[in-house]
Amino acid sequence: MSVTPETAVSYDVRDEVAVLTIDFPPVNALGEPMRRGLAMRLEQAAEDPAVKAIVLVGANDRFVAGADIREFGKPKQGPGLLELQLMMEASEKPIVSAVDGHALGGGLELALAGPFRVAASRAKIGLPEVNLGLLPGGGGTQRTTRIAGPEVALDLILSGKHISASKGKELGLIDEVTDGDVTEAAVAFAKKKAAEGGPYPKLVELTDKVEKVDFAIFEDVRKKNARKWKGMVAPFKIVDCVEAACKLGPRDGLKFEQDAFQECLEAPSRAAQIHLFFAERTAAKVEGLSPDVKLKKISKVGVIGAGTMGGGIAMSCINAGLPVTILEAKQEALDAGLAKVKGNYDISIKRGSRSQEQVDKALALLTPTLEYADLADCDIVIEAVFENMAIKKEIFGKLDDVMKPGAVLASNTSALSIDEIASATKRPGDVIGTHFFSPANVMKLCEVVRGDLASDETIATAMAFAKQIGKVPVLAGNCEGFIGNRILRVYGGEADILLEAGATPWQIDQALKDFGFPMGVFLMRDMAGLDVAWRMRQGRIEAGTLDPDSPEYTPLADRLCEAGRFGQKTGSGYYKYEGRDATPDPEIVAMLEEISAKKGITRRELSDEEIVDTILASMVNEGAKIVEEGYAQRTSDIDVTYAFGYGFPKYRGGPMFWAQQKGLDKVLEIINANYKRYGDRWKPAKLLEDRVAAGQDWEGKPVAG
Ligand code: T1G
Repeated sequence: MSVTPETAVSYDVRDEVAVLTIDFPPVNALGEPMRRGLAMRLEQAAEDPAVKAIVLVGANDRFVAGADIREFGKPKQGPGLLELQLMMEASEKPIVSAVDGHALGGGLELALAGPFRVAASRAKIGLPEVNLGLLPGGGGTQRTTRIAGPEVALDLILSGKHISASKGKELGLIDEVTDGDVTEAAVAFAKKKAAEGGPYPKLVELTDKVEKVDFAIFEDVRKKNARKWKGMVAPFKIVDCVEAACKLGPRDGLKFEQDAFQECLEAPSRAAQIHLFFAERTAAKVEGLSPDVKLKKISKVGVIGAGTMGGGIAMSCINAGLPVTILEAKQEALDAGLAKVKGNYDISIKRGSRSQEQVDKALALLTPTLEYADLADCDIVIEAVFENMAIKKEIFGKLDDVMKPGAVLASNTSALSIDEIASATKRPGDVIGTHFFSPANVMKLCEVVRGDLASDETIATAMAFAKQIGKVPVLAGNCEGFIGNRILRVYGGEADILLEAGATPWQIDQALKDFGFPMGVFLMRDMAGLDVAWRMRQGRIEAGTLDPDSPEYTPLADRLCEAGRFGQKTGSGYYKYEGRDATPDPEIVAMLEEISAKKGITRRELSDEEIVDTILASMVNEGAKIVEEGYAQRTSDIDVTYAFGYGFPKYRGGPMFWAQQKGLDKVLEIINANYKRYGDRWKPAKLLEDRVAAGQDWEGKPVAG
């Protein structure tokens, strides 16, 4: 049934109070029918002589989730948020917003345009526009600053965080918090305000928090975040708007904000971050599962291995309120693992990101054990031990004996075959990969790796479990390296080839950092340690699966390891180190000159553009191959994987989005030029060739213009 303004906002008068109920699924966003409905009902209430006050309520226990993100980039229809807010400010009858569930972005801004807000204690509020490459364009930067002061406004808007109703009350954003029915509480509050009589406060005209402001705070926050915000638009504009609220009058401040909002709307980062917003949600959907698939309920988790990964995974689970039994082979390893977890929590308390009470509550859910039998009643168990197939198969054999029927048996392996691990059990349908990223209590990505025999229930349950513990799940097939590491190996290899062509590690790293990566590929390798990959290469050479004489084999990393240069931990690798400070090392250039000469390569100057285009094109080509081979469901899943697990700058939307913005035809040109220069490994993905030939984007829609 299509939504009309009348159904999007219903009208009901209770005890001389008009209750306007917003019902615009799925999250009561400020879509056009809802905006039209709200304007109509506000007028109706203003004219209704039986009405002394007005309450705004969101249906389904949720207030308003903000602007309808699907409308961005399309022509605006119907009254805008600003018009609604002017109507609310002009109302002679007091307006109270009854906030339940969430009031986010434009939803909170709508509520702030009325004089009062009553919130359910479970409600969350926030201004998360920065996550979309935007800023609160409905007066949020102005009203929040004038209500709570510039420091609070900067913290709330730059972080995009959701805060509790009680925190909102403390900051002056909420007037009353109730544990009872929020509509009833709001109606009572509205009646009281009507009885007291107006005029009612216009929050955008408050002044006491913007009078004695130390304007140095704005320059400080710009300087402190300059590196992190490089290439972005919204964060800088947010600071400008909060500063404007302390300098300009209310209406000029709103105008300043509108202009800044428009600039954010037009910036490429808005399209990129909104792409990721929807891509993240789409990634959680599994195509082709049987329609009647039943999720298994996860209420108890087992973790095997209390090392960095096991401890981090356990933290994610207990932070989500799930009891965890964590197992190690030896007491000292268990003790060390628990100490590391406690240490991580101590840091979060010091940083203020968690309270002692929250930490105590989480730790109370963590039960250490040395006995497999203690895992028997867990609904899922996640193995996070050393990357050795024999050890994993032994563990899964034990789990097969111990775990209750139907329990999900997951491995955190980053590269080993899930099918082979599953073969160690008599229940391969229950086996799945859940590849977390270090530090697992921080990184959002979880690659859910489906083996050939994984059941639909197991796949769906693992995807839902990842979301339940606050992760971003992406379904991956069981190819080598799954999605992320398979692409990492490809673009890392191309970076090595660029070294032999004439670039240096620091030039490549800087070019990638200038593009927006937090760190370049060579510095990342030095931090991880070069010896692990070296041993794996040796193993593959011994096994005959890697030919050190092939033209693609780049010996530099071996040379470094043979010289004991394992990276930061040994004081040198691709760089020289003073502690953590990395500096370019002329010795590396000498080694490269010798390697290039031996291969008959004449070293040449490479531009940063060529470096970035080559590396990204190799990512895109591999990503397209992963999709067409069926190891990822869709190209946007490649973007989610890279943005949430591999540091790809979110304001660029991910490698596939970058290619689409640059033009798939242009990226195919780069790939074809490298195909000619380097041969087969650069063979263009058929999916890319087909899209370009058809003049379509990745989703098969015609490319505009
Ligand atoms: N617009 C359109 N669709 C939205 C939406 C939105 N704001 N928020 C969610 N959806 C869709 C989502 O795509 C999914 O669709 C379904 O709703 C459930 O979402 C002027 C400019 C509200 C906390 O950034 O944070 O206001 O996949 O899976 O886990 O200053 O959604 O079912 O088809 O996330 O219960 C600012 C974004 C906008 C809030 C609910 N607001 N949304 O979480 O459900 S910009 C936001 C969320 C703005 C103003 C500015 C979450 C949620 P589908 P979900 P959830």
